[in-house]
Amino acid sequence: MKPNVISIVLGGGRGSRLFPLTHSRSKPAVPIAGKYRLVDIPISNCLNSGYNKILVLTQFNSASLNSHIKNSYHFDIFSKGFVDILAAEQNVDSDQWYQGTADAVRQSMKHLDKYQYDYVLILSGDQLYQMDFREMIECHIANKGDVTIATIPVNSKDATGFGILKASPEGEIESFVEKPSSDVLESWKSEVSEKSKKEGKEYLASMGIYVFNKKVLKRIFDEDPGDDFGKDLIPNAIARGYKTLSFQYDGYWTDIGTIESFYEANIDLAQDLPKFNLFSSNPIYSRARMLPPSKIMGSYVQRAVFADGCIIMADKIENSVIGNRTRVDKGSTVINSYIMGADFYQEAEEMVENESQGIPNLGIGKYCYIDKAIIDKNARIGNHVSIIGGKHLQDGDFETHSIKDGIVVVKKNAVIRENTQI
Ligand code: ADQ
Ligand code: ADP
Repeated sequence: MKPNVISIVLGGGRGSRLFPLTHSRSKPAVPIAGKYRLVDIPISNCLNSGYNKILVLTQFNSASLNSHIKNSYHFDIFSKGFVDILAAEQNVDSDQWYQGTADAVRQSMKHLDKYQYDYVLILSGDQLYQMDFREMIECHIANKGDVTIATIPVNSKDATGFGILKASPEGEIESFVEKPSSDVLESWKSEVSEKSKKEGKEYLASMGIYVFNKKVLKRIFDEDPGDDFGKDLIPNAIARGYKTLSFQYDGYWTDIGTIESFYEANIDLAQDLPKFNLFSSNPIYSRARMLPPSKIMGSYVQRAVFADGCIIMADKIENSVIGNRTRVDKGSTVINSYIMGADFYQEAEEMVENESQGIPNLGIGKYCYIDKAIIDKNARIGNHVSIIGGKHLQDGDFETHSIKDGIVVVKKNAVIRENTQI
């Protein structure tokens, strides 16, 4: 019998690490790879695994997330599938936002009661990976786990940013520490495969992906008032003797919760052999848009990914991801950048009118130079603008853009006047 699974996507706390991309939208709605949203990744993994009851927990219910989910995920009435958003809400018991990952799920439990399920699959909303969750659930059931955590070997540099655990040869987790400091790290080394050892990945990290038996999850919530899975509920459950299993994953998986990791993951998609395979028989689902094909005129293009409906007249596009409806005008260069594109097209007359009044049009104007930037949607970059990111720039937040780790992030709807240099 097919196990009855309900999936919960943790759609994000305040999203401050992805600011300014999360300034006017909730984290799950942040555009990735030119035509998807962050939330499409965990949802597609669920659907490709055959699990179609999905709840997305988010701190605020932005219009763009709502319309994306409503317009993207349709199920026929016999499949009993759904993708629903649960936003943090004030109620008689609480007037606060979700206090952490476990608190978000705890506050949502009352909404789950109307569904039939035996297992809860809890997923992070800011990770890029392709995983068949059926194997994880099968392992959980076959080994009679109370809780199963997906795990992956990592190196010592990354280990301090994750939950690190030790498991028995049978895969039972014996101890767990959330984000250990580097001075205690050495004692958390695990036996890993020869391949992982060679790569210097000797620590077993939690991927923040959990399977709980329904009854166990309810019991743990009754026993443990903690707000976080990693800090509180998981280590406490292990200490209390709940059978907690490690399901080791060996594919590509990366956290995309910071501007730097988000940037790197997007740019990697333009490489010869990207770590994340967009060209897979397991599709990434998203909104089907009726956009024309992209048109490129006279540009030198090398290692670039173009979404739909773009009009490119640039001199050069290299090592970049170019999102829906992007326009890059004559003489411009875009390198090492992620351009998210636009939500709409401008009429030709409007563009001529703007030009005569010195108002930049949507997209990137003439003779611009853009290097190491993320340009959010609907930005208007005037002619002769130069944006050159890199380690020489200090972090900061300005009216039209922010700088984080040397990456210039131009804000959604920003207008950057002619001749500006960043
Ligand atoms: P972190 O990623 O640091 O560690 P956290 O920031 O709490 O954990 O986020 C986990 C997921 O939940 C993210 O998708 C986040 O956006 C979302 N989230 C956070 N707070 C939320 C809230 N209040 N409401 C809704 N969603 C929220 C976790 C584990 C580690 C593990 C890493 C793997 O704690 O043990 O190693 O994930 O990435
Ligand atoms: P996406 O392609 O990113 O899914 P949509 O097609 O959903 O974007 O459009 C995003 C938003 O842009 C919608 O809310 C839509 O109403 C808005 N939009 C569309 N056309 C215009 C316009 N001409 N001016 C301003 N906003 C617009």
